[in-house]
Amino acid sequence: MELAVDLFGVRFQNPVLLASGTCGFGAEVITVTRVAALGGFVTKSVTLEPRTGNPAPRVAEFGAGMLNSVGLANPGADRVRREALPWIDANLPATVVFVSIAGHTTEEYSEVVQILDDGPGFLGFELNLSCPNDAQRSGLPFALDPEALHQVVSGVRRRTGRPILVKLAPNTPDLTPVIRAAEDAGADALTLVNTLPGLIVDPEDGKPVLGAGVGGVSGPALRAVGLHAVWSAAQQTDLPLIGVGGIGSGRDAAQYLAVGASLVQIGTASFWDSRAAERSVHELRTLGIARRARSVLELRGAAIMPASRSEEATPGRESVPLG
Ligand code: RRO
Repeated sequence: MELAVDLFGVRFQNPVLLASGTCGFGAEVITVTRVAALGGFVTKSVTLEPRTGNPAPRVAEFGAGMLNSVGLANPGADRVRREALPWIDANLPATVVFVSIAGHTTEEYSEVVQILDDGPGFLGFELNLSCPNDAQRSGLPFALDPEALHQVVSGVRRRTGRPILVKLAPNTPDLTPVIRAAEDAGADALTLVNTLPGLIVDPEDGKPVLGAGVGGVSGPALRAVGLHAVWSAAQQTDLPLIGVGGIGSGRDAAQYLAVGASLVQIGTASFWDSRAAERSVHELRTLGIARRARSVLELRGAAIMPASRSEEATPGRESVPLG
């Protein structure tokens, strides 16, 4: 089965990428993950100034996933331009890379893009408008404020001709205003979703487990939320969608394709199994072959076409094992 996906003028050898924040700038994971076997990766979010991040502990596991508050730790735009991008260019020349950008202000996004735009080794930008752990924005990410999102995306649009992915937050009852704003401001695709705000408390002392207190929930707990967000976005935009949240297998990835994603990203699962993304590629191929698909593109969209779906529905089959 053909796994390649053509998007943004390039060919992704398969639709499985590593998600931002889980693979550094590539160099951090190449000894444990065969990055070149994947569709690509998204770097850790880059800000204008270097950031040391939040106090430890920054991650904690719980029964259904993980909570993190890394606090945007990164080396800053100048160093990424000087060191990380040339490294990617030299060591992963065939890998499709997106650089994630974050900032406290609209201007910061544009300045970071301006610094990085002429750099080597990457295709485009993923604007992280949805970090739940930026204390300076008091828990209100740009992605929950359509006007602020519009300003950031249109500012970046004026400074780059590269593809712009806009990464949205899951904690909104209605994605419509932010999707409209992203489209109107010139986004090329949407990435859904970032982590969901959460809190874990130590019952022994009643204190939050993470050094920063609250954090972002990822892992299996996020999968149904992410699937719902992509499914909902697919009803209202023709922009390509990139699904992320709780993917740890080919079967999880297939669910995101079914709700309309063109590409998927794997994050937290890589912490538990550094080969999770590569394994998911193989599992997706096996699943596609079993479904007699010639291309992974044929796995896309079945869950957003209720009419054709109901024609094929098996009478009496009320629940489908998706595990
Ligand atoms: O660095 C973080 O704490 C972080 C970021 Br930037 C993000 O976008 N999502 C997340 O869960 N953590």
